[in-house]
Amino acid sequence: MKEYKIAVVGLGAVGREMLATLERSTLPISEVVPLVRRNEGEVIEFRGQMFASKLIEKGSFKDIDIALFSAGEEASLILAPMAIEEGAVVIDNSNAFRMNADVPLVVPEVNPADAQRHNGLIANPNCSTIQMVVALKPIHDRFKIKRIVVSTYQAVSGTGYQAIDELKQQMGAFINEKEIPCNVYPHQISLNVLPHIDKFMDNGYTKEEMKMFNETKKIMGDASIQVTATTVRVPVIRCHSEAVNIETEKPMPDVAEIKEIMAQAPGVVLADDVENNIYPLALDCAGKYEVFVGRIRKDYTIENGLNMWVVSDNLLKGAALNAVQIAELLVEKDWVKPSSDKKISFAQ
Ligand code: L14
Repeated sequence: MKEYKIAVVGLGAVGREMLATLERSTLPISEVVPLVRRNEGEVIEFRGQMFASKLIEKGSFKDIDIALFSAGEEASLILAPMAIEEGAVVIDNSNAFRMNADVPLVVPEVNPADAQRHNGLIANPNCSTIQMVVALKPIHDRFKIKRIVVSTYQAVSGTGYQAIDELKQQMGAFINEKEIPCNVYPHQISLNVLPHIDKFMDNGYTKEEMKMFNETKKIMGDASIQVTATTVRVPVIRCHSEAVNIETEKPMPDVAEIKEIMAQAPGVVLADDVENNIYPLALDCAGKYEVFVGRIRKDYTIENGLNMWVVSDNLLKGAALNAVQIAELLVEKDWVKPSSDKKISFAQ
């Protein structure tokens, strides 16, 4: 059986989850190559073997089959074209190429077939979008979603280790009645709620909100789905939670049937038993692979409306796990090689 040489570019919070997820996967891997832009030489243990991280240079991707990128948008913009040129297939976790028409944007439970026609690069969607479309795809297939209104409650780990540290330090400073350090976000995040993720755009939305609008249409393969989002940072370390309201074209069945559909949906766990205080919670979903759905109830203010609460680990299904699942899909279907020799237009 062919074994794959896999590079992991970037050793931040997501990069390390990529290594851990690869280690647990059944992918036939001959070697992992941790690649970094600084601080080389860190030794990583992987399936009982030791691999030292190396600085990225010309030729780094020459004999790499698949490169998982999570070193930030700027690194992806510079290095992904080079990796493709050198023959690697890139799965990129940044926002750099998600809306590029030559780049598939893939969630394996939702649009696996899109991964086939890649040109050396597949984009991993935004964390908040991934968990939402995993939960909504089976509903869209049956009842056609017209509109989504979503509010997110996002963990700090999406920003990286500095943000996790800052939250912890702020909690300690508060308890010890010390001055609260505030460097990562424009405001204190502990004991607070910030309606601000990524940059503000001219239209008054944040980039994170516009990602949910644009990426949902592309992944679902349906430009008619309307999405309006408010993305919010909360003092949680791991797992994004989302209050999702949908309106469908076809009549909505009763809640029991929706629960049944959710219970059967790939990658979804139904956690909905309010009599016993059971609903998805960030603390319970940390470290888990699935998307958890609960609080399912009709929206009685419109004809075909539904509300639900969706939680998933932003570093796993929202990032590292989804990227590894894309790699597994390529290997399983024999789609690792680009489907054509079309060159990606990076100027888009
Ligand atoms: O588009 O939580 O991948 O600050 C990068 C920043 C996801 C959210 C992306 C954060 C985002 C992340």
